Amino acid sequence: MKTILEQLVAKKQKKQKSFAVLLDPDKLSMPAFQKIIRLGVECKVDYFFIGGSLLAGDSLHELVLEIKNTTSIPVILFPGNNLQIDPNADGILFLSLISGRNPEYLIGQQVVAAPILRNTRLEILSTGYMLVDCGEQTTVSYISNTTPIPYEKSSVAACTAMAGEMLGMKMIFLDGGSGSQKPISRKMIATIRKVVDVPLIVGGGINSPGKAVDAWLSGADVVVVGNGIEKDPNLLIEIAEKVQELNAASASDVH
Ligand code: 1GP
Repeated sequence: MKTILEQLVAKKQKKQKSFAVLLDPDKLSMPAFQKIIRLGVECKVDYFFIGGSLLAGDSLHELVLEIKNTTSIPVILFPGNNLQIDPNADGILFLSLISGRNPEYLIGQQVVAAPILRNTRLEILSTGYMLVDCGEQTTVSYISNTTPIPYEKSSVAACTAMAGEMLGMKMIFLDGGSGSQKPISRKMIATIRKVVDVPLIVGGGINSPGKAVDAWLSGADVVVVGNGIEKDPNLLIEIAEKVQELNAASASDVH
């Protein structure tokens, strides 16, 4: 069976896009998550990402199990720190915050997490994580004590992504931070797409089907949506329809 990464690379080669729903265990009640999970299964979303900058509660484990007991859609941890590891998930974004210059988030947390992860069956998805300034300071830039890449500096973002790929990272995650005022610009996504081959994940402030389509058409392979779906779960249905349309169109182009 193909790994999560192999599947993603294969989809990218076929110009097929993916949709990830981000669930932050602190944000909603279990019944509210159950509704989103049910919609995600009905709409065949590609991934559930789970995590948050801070987890004040202890519902990570419960949420992972809830999804695993409901569906075979992969559950991928998107950890804010090395405490957010759950062996029952399918994979983990093993992030290095390459837009920042804080060694703790470039390598420190990873050193602590590595021996713990070695004892799990989680698929380790080595990911260059890049924060972009999308209008206001986000929790993640505050917590990580890093300066995000300026919104207009697509060339800085491109060089950062290239460096991540050259260092061996298997994916790049371009993030405006949860609930950002605006999404990452189409220009920045397209600039990065031209210079790296690895799958590109884009998230932050994508709160309408149009913004999701913009990100995919600019070169994102995976679009991540959290806040928008927490506020209105029907957004999940609308965005899932869009990705299916895009994928059907590119499949008919190929044939
Ligand atoms: C945050 O990219 C994710 O790290 C999702 O952002 O919650 O704004 O959709 P939103």
